[in-house]
Amino acid sequence: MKLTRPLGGAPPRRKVGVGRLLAFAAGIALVASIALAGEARAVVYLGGWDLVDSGKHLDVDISSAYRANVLAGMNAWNAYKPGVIRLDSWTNIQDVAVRDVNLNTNWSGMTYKWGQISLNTFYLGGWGQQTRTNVATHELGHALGLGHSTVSTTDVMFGTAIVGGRVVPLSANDKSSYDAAYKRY
Ligand SMILES: [Ca+2]
Ligand SMILES: [Zn+2]
Repeated sequence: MKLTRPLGGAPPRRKVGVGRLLAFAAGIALVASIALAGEARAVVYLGGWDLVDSGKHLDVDISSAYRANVLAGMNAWNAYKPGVIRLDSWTNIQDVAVRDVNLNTNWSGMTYKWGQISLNTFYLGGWGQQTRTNVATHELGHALGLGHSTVSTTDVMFGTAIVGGRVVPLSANDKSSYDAAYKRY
């Protein structure tokens, strides 16, 4: 997730994050439009890879100061597809590790295809709980195989963090993208 302008802060920086570069390098970032029966069209954005295991689970190991925010993000996706994202355990073998980093760089969160979500304390440390949850939810979306939305700032998967005071719910576009990703697991 890239940065946006915190209220009264510096202008946003535009450099593309590593997660997006990986998807681009793989040449399989997909953006498609699908029709929902009798409803408005939703936009699907897939990242080209995911961290979901062969049993269709994403088992998460959290060692982070933002554990509560990661749990909130897990709940947001699981409210739409129950039981997919789980905490790792003895029997739920880890698929992604959530770890904190403190980097003066241009991203607040990053998901790596080798199995890590990095949350950047450099920014999250100064942000409110809602924004932290938005970042965690967004990064879990990448782990689920979703790419960046370019269509709406109200999508969780919009590429730039929404900073400032509200938890962004899953949009119709986020849900359709998850549906499409799920079919590929
Ligand atoms: Ca697993
Ligand atoms: Zn992102």
